[in-house]
Amino acid sequence: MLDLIEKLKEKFKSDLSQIKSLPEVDKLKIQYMGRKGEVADLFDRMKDLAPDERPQIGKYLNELKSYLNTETENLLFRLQKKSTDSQLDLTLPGRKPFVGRKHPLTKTMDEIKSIFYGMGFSVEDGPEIETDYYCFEALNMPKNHPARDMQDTLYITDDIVLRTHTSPVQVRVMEKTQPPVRIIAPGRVYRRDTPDASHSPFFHQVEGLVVDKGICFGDLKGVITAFAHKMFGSDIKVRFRPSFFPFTEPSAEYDFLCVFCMGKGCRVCKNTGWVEISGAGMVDPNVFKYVNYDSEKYTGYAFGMGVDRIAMLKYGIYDIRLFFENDYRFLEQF
Ligand code: 2NL
Repeated sequence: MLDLIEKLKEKFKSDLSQIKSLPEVDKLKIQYMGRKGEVADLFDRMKDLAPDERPQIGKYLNELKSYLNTETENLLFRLQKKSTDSQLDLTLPGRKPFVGRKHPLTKTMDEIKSIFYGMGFSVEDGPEIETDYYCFEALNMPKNHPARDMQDTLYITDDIVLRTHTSPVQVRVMEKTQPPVRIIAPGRVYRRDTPDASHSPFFHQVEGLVVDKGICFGDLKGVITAFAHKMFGSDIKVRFRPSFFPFTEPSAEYDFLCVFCMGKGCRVCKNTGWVEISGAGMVDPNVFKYVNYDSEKYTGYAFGMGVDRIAMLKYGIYDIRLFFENDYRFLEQF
């Protein structure tokens, strides 16, 4: 019996080496491994063996079976590969490689930065996890000020917060450099909020700060207006309304003429003709005290702007959450 197994194996090897095509493999499989094939035939002869020989022979037969299986599968694979290789059409045009693109917020951020860069501002960066001191205290918001309410600040500890604005970057810059200062601080900020079409617990801001001798509110209005014209077109008017912030005095909120209806009134501007962008004002002398600037010698202005809001206006997006869902069908439109 062992002899028969060995002979079958040798015969199989030599048959296999003659094979050149896929249909021949099928024939070989049937011949050896089929229900009535040569291996099945050997298994049939097991019944003629003495009972104590059967386990050992059975084991050899199973080994033979799996050897034949692997060898035919390997050959099948080699032949299939050869046939696809020979079908390669080298004259076909190449596949277009996948090309990524910038996120609409990054594009908007880049554009804002380049407009301010063109007006002589430099770009500053800072941590998103801040101390209470840089986020509130140094901006004239003492411990029990309503602006640092647990309602809108995400606290890590009593003393460490996720920054609610990028102003701390500017405080850090003022701490280490003397005026003149002319910077913008772009970046992500965090506030406790339930997401909806116009709210997200994280969003993006660019804050600007200019400190020098003789800086006045007119300079602020000029820079914001120049920005509006460069970003949305020279027919976009800007208006300032009196407001209050703890870190500026006087303070204002500023609006751009609605880019969708040009002031006629529509859904986007809630029929007012204007879209609120953010706040601005002259830096409060108390803030200068914290960074050791002489407020008798220097004055400055500061402003904020919501990047997400500007991107929504620029690209006609009605839901802020779309920016953060990373749905490729949304992102590939920009
Ligand atoms: C807003 C709009 C604003 C500032 C940010 C600022 C920064 C320093 C000093 C003074 Cl370091 N001001 N930034 C000023 C006015 C408005 O952001 O609506 N904030 C609550």
